[in-house]
Amino acid sequence: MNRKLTSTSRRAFLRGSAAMAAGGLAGAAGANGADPLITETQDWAIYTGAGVDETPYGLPIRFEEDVVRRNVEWLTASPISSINFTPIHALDGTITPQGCAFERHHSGAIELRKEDYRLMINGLVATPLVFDYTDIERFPRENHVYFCECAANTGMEWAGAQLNGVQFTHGMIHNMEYTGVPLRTLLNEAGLGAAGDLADKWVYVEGADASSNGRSIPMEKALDDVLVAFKANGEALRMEHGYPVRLVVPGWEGNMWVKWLRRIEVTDMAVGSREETSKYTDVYEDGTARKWTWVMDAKSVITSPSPQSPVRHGHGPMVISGLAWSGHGQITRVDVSRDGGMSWETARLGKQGDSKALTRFYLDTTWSGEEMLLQSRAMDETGYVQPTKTQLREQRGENSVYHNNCIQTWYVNAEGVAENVEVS
Ligand SMILES: Nc1nc2c(c(=O)[nH]1)N[C@H]1C(S)=C(S)[C@@H](COP(=O)(O)O)O[C@H]1N2
Ligand SMILES: [Mo]
Repeated sequence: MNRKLTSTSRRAFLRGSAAMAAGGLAGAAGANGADPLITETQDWAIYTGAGVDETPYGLPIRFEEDVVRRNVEWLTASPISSINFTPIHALDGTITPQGCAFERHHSGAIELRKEDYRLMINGLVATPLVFDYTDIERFPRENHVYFCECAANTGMEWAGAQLNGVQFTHGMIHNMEYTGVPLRTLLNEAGLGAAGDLADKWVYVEGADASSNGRSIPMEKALDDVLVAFKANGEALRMEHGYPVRLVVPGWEGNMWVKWLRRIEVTDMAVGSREETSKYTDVYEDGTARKWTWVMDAKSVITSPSPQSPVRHGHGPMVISGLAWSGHGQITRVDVSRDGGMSWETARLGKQGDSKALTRFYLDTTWSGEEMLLQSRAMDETGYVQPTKTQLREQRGENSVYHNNCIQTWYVNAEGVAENVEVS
């Protein structure tokens, strides 16, 4: 720090620490006013630091080494067909750094060089085409921030409160700024005239990995906002997120965001692949299936305080923070309850939400050690309100795995320790 505290700001600073001590907030300085971090010269002010040649590509400082993706051991039989979770309890703002953004693979993450990359468009098109990586970079491109949520996110919580951490209950989500070419541009290049009436047409998209993860997408969506993306948060996609090219299907379930995108076929019907029939489908109480549950409905969760992010300070000012999102568009409002949904206060949005992207919310409040049942409730631009767990179970029964967007509850005790619970 090369800035001197002026006498007024020094007085303000001291007043601040005295006030904190009175409020029970003071740390080491509070007891005797002799905090060695203030009164003594520290090593980092005497010796020089790391040179600019030491870290050509930077990683987070080692003190942040617990802010990492984690998996749940018992959830899947093998890490090859598995999932890990974004540490959303430790992040703020809305953008997910690629290095800790959750991964979901059906047959592992593959290493595919740009030189070996090919994308084929075939089926009901005038001219079937094959693009290489450099071809894709020559079309006009766009930048958009979108969330990608696996439909299985929160799926383990249907039967009851289960996993004690927001990373595990809600961490199958990431939110990045994508750079890519609209899928519509590439489809028009191949010529959709030959397809006839587009209203009942589909595209079948698949990846280059062994699973191929094929999915059918209705033409209306394909021509709307789907991107063929090659950058995320400004840099190349990471291997685990589909390097060098993935599909971005805004607001729709993560399974449709095909990674290592290799083929797009224009068809006159949905293929009915494994991923859209036996998987990513929910069954009602009477045994009938919900068909085509593509859109991720509005959802929110408090990330702090939460089980992995307990209250670490004393009584007085407290910030409650979380994330909200909707596959139908913008988040317009988020309410927070501290008494398990009996009363609600409207939270402040970090910034007006982007459409189909994460929105950060804050409730700037005070806490005097009372027990809390924390909940958040999101509303989107369609007027939809995030349901309670009871409401969702009434609609959907007890057989569901996917699309659990219900209100989450954290119990916070007098010490600030938080726990995953259910209220009815
Ligand atoms: N080619 C391919 N694409 C895929 C998958 C896959 O296994 N192979 N998994 C899908 C699933 S189920 C999800 S939720 C998202 C996850 O994207 P991520 O790994 O970038 O988080 O990718 C989807 N795209
Ligand atoms: Mo998924």
